[in-house]
Amino acid sequence: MENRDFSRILAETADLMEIAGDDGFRIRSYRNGAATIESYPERISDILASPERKITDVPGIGKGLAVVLHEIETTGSCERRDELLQKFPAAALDFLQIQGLGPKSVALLFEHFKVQTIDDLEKLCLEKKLRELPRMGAKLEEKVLRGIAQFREHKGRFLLNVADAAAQEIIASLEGIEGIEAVTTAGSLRRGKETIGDVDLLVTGPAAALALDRVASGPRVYEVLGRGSNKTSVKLGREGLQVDVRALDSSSFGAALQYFTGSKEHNVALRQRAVRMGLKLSEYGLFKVDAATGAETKIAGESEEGVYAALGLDWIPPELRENNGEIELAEAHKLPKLIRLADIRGDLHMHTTSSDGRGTLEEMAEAARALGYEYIAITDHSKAMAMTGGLDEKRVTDFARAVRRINETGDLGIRIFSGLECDILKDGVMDIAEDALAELDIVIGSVHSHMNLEAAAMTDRLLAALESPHLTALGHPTGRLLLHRDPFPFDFDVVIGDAVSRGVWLEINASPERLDLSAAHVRAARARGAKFLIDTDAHHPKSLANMRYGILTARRGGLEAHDVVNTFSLKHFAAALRRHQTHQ
Ligand code: DGT
Ligand code: CA
Ligand code: CA
Ligand code: ZN
Repeated sequence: MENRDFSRILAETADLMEIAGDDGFRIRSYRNGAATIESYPERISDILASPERKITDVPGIGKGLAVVLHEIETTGSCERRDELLQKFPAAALDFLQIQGLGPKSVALLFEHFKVQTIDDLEKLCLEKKLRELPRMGAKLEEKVLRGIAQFREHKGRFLLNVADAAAQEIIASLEGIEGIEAVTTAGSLRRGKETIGDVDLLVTGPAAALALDRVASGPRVYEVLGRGSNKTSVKLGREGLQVDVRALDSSSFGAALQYFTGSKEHNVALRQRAVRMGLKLSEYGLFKVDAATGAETKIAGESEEGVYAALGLDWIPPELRENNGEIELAEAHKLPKLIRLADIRGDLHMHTTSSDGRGTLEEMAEAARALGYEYIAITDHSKAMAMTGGLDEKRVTDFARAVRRINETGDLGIRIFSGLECDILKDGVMDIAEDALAELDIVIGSVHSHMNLEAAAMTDRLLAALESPHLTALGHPTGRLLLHRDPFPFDFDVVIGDAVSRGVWLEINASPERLDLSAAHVRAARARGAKFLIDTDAHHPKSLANMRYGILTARRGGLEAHDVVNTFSLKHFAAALRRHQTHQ
C-alpha cells in the first residue's frame, strides 16, 4: 500500500459516508487524514509495520483513524467502506462525480428511484422524472445530463502526474537490467497531454522480452490484460491505469517510437505525405516502394530524426504532434524553439503556512534554491478564502515589509518577491484594498468562488478585475479542474485582449489538477500577444517539482522562452515588474 492508496480509500469512504449521512465530524476526520497522508513524506505502510513507531504521531491521525489505517493495510479496505459498498449500488462513487449532484441528492436518488447505474440516472432525466423530487427541477435535469456527458468523457482517463509517476516507476525498475538498451515513454504521455488514457512504453535491446516479464510481475500490477511475444498490457492498482509495454527491434526503434507516440492525427498526415513521396511509412520503418515491382527498400527507421529527415522534415517535438500545422512548419524549417524546463529561473505562485501551504517561507525558498532558481514569489491567499487563513490588509502590508527586510539580509540566498493570490470577488472587486496591494511586488488575481455565473457576468467580472491598477497576472484563468470541473464560461477573446492591452500576464498553472490555461488557450492567447508566467501554485515544497507539467502545456501551446516572464534573469524580471508598476 502506497500513501496515495491509503489516501484514496479514506477519501472514497468519506464520500460514501456523506451519501449515508454519517456524522460530519467523522467524515471530516477521514478527509483530513486523506489530505495529510497524500503529502506525508514517509510511507504510512512503513510506520504501521514498525514496532517502534506510533501511527498516531502523524499529525491528524487519531485513534479512530489509526484502526482504519491498519484495516486498509491488511485488507485493502475498511469496515465502514465495505458496509456502505454493500448498501449502495456498485456505481455509488460514480454518482458523486456527476456535476450538479451532491451526496444528499444522490442518497435521495438511491432511496426514491432505486437507481443502480449512471444509465438509469440518464433515463430519469430524459423522462423528466427527476423533477418529482423536492428541490429538483427541469434545470437540474439538464445540468445532470451535461454532467453525465462529461463523466463519460472523463471516465478511464488519468491526470498527467499519476500516469507519469507510474511510468517512471516502471522505467526505474527496468533500468540497469543487462541487455536493455532503452526504455522510453510514447503515446499521449510523451506528448505531454493533460490527461492520459493509457501509458505506452517501448523497450529495446536483446533482453527486451525479459523486461515484459518484469513488468507483468510488477508490485503494483492488479491484472495482466495480455501477454504476447512482443507486448504486454497490465492494469495497475484498483484505479486501473493501463500500461502497454512493447518490445522492439533496435533497427526499427525510431519508426516504432514515431508511430506509437502519435497522435493518430499526426501519423495519418505523415503517412499521406510519405505516400505522396512514393514512400511507405509504418511502425517498422520508412520504405521506398518500387513502382514497377512493388519491392520495398528500407530508407529510415533506426532513429526518429532519420524518419522525419527522409520525409523532408525537421524533427518535430512530441508536444506539437497533433496535426495542428506542425508538419508545414517542419517542412519550412520554422518550428518554434520551444521553452524548456531549464529556461525557468523562478516560480511565481506558491503558498506557505501563512495561509494553506504546508511549508514555511524559508522551506519554500530552500526548495526553490535547490532547483537552481534565482527568485520566487510568495503568494498566499487573501481573506475571502477564510478557511485557508487568507491575509487581510494589515497582514499583507506587514508581509511586504518583512520580505523587504529578508531581501536586505540576503540570508536565504534567493530573491523573494512579495506577492498575493488575491481573490476576485463576485462583482470583480479585488478582495484587498488597492493601497495594501500597492505594497506588494506581484498580485495574482484568481476566481475561487461563484464560478457558476453566466458567461456575460463572468466576462464583466474579469474585466472589472483587470481594472485594478495593481493586478500583475490572472491566476488559473479558466478555473478548470481536470476530470472534475470544466472551465467557467466567459468571453475568452475579450478578456485576453483586455489583459494584453493592460500588460497583465496570464498564468499557466502547472498543478496537474489544473494545467490552466490549457494548451489550446495558450496558443490562442499567444496569437493575441499575451505574455505568460508558468508557476506551480505549490502548497508544499515538493510540489515545486510540478513545474515540468506546466512546461509541457506551454510547449503544446507553442511557447518559446521569451514568451514566459519567469525565464527572465532576476535583473530583467525585476525590471519587467517595475515597468508594470509604473504603467499604473
Ligand atoms: P491516450 O492513451 O488516449 O491518452 O492517447 P494515445 O495517443 O496514447 O493513444 P493510444 O494509447 O491509443 O495509442 C498510442 C499511439 O499509437 C497513438 O498516439 C498513435 C498510435 N496509434 C494507435 N492506434 C493507431 C491507429 O489506428 N492509427 C495510427 N496511425 N496510429 C495509431
Ligand atoms: Ca496511450
Ligand atoms: Ca496504448
Ligand atoms: Zn488559486
